[in-house]
Amino acid sequence: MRKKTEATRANVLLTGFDPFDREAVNPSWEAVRALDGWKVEGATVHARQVPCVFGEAIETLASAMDELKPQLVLCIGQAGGRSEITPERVAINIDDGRIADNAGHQPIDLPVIAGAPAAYFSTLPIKAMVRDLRAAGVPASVSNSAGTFVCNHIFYGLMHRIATHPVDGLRGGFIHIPYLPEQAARFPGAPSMSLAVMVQALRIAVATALSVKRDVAETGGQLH
Ligand code: PCA
Repeated sequence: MRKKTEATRANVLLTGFDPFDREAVNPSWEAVRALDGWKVEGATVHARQVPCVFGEAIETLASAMDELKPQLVLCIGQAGGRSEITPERVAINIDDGRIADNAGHQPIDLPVIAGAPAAYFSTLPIKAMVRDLRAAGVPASVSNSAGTFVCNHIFYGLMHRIATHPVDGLRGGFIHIPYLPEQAARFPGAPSMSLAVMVQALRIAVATALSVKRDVAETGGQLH
């Protein structure tokens, strides 16, 4: 019995989004798919692409979780304009699209899940992840807002599912990553990060999430 539980849960699910907002690529999918099949800390990493569409993103994530029964779920998304790898602290129960999603939907001030809590915290060791990323020479900071678009939406859907279908030891969270250089070249002055550094960053984030059970107490706050 014990063996079965361990075997079925020795999976890590990484998700990345398809391109949105007139981009040709999404760095989250490019980075995640480079890690498909990677074995780390006795677990196997599975990469899945999710549509940048309200509703469908959470449904795709839920099917992948049903199939893989992962012990760790890490959803990744593009945050154009950010210069660092940013583990997110909190998912909020609101959809408020500044732009339409890839299906043309632009919800305004609707709950991700009606009647569910206002917010959920990531259950990943976000401070330890930032510490380990910086130690490896990768710019990183905790982010205290995942926005109100499809990334916050899938993050909220993930944390709601974990809260309402508890599985021993299952943890999940979200990381925003910068533009790739070829994307930033269209927006002079915008920061970017190479794919190689982003893939390395995700390796570190996964390894830390698997090995650090209790987060470290280090400042990751912001004044505003
Ligand atoms: N970034 C968007 C949605 C998909 C993605 O990669 C966001 O930050 O909400």
